Order: sequence, then C-alpha cells, then structure tokens
Amino acid sequence: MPSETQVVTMSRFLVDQERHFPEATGAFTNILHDIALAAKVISREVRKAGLMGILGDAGLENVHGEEVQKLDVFANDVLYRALDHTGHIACLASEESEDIIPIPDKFPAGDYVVLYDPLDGSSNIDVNVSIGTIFSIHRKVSHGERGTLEDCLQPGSRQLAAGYVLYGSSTMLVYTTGAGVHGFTLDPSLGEFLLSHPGMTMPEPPTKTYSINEAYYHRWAPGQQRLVRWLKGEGGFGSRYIGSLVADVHRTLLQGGLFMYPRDRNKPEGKLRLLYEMAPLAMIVTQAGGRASDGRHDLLDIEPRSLHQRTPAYLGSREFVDLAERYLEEDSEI
Ligand code: P6P
Repeated sequence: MPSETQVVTMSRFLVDQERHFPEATGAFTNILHDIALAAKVISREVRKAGLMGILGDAGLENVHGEEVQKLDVFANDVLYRALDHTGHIACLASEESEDIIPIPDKFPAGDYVVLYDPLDGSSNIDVNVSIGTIFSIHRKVSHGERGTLEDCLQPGSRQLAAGYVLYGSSTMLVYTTGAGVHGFTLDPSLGEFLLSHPGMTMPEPPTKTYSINEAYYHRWAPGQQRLVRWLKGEGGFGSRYIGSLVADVHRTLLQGGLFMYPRDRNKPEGKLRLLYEMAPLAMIVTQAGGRASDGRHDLLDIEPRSLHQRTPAYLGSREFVDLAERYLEEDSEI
C-alpha cells in the first residue's frame, strides 16, 4: 500500500497557497521562490566549508582561480543576485550592508522590499555548528519608483512574509505569509525543498526549556537575574543554548520554551538586530501561536528608528514570554 504522505515541493505549495489569494499577482510567490533558490546555493557552499582547506583551495582560491569569499559575504552576494533583476523588488537591506541596497537602474523595480541576514552565526561554521539565513518581506510604502529607507523602516506587524533557512543536519526553509508556518526540508539529491512540516504550531504544554547565555548574568538587571534563578530553580526548567540564533529559535519553535537575549550593562539595546533578525522570527513564532517581546512590548509593534538597530529579545511559548515580562517590570532602564 503506497504511503499516505504526499511529496509536495515548495514550488507546488507556493502555487497552491496562491490560489487562496485571488488578487495575488504571483510576484510574491516568485520572491519566495528566488529566496529558496539562493538558499540551495548557500547550502551547497556551507556543506563544502569544512573541505575548503582540503580540496586544493590553498591560498583560498577556488578552482577558477577566484579568491574564495568568506561564507557570509558569499551568501550576501547570492541573495542579492537572486533578487536584484527580477522586477519585483524596490530595494534590499542586508546585515552586511550599512545602507539600503538599491536595485540597479538597468533592472526594473517592483513593489516589495526584502531585508535579510544572509548568514547569521557564521562564526559557528569553523566548529560545524548550525547557522542560518533570516529574511523579512514588506510592501513598498514610499511613492517613488525605487525603494527608500522609509520602505525598510516598517514595524514587524506590517511584514507580508518572514522566514529562515537553517543549515543544520539537514537544510530547512521555514516561512510564513501570515497564514500559518510551513517548513520544507531540502532533498539535495533532487535539489528540491519538500514540505516536511505543514502548519507548524508551538506545542502545548511547551517543553520547560530556557535558552540564554548565562556568562552575562552579572551584567543583567535584577529582574532578569531573578527570572533565570526562578527558571532553573523552583521553575524546574532545563537549559539549552546553541549560540546560533536560527538554531535556538528553531528548537524553541518545535519544542516550546523561552529564548532570551536580554539587554545588559555592556549592551543596553541587546545584541540581536530588529529588522532582519528579530522581527521576522517574531512573525514566525507569533503565527505558530507563540510570542516575541523586547521585555516590555510586543516585538512586532516596535517602530524602527534605524536599519541596524538592536533589540532585547524574548521569544517562545506565550506563557513563558508573559512570565518574563512580569519579572522584568521591576527593572528600570539599565
Ligand atoms: P553570544 C551569533 O554570533 C549571534 O549573532 C546569534 O546567532 C546568536 O544568537 C548570538 O550571536 C550569540 O551571542 O553573545 O551568546 O555569543
């Protein structure tokens, strides 16, 4: 008897999903398709990273005699080249670029902006720890033909779509367009992302796991310190911290729990970026039934001031984020 499970490619799923939006132009579907293509190219290079020193790349030149790029620079270039010419994009923004990235005049511009961290946690590559790509898609709001900073400085609540790619034991692409969260696993032999996690929702009851770098304990505000002492004591929580944002968030999405990257005396705004890290991850987790906060306000409601602004981050099971906010109420600004 053949298996009940269907083999659904991401391309097929995107087309099926588009049918629910009669007014859809297909531009949106194409952007997600282009990001998936970039993810396949980045995945292929990430998988080879460990061999760079072995496969005749001495002197860090590839077989074409071109200088081998650092993987995060490579990933940034791949995403740019996958999106710049399609006619769907008004402008781009990247963790790797100080200013917004305009679409070259030779290409038509479109109605969407994509903000991304091309390869977060790339310092983990050398020790073979999972790393990730994070992306956020907004509709252009400015009136000119080409995108502006205004189009990028939109709150997370106005995102049309958000997602991440996790280069782990397998390569997964997880995204939402506001109609649930869906996960796809790359089958490298086919070169296709196959639907493996339809309709992802955070588990109830959630696993009691907290995730934070406790090396900074003595820099935290008193409420943050009291929160973690309770979690690991009376609260009976376990602890998991990978130190790679997409991996920690993916585990939290699948198992439940509470991921935290708080502000501290040395990092008064925290470390993680709002626009292309925490806002997209907040949309994903919220769509899956969880919550994301900066410790006081819902992360999706924060009005961005600048492209690379940082934010404290509390993300995970709704009741655990609510609990964290209650402990932090006592903390004044650091
Ligand atoms: P820390 C990786 O460098 C990163 O940007 C995120 O992927 C990760 O969540 C965070 O920094 C880890 O930071 O201070 O715990 O080493």
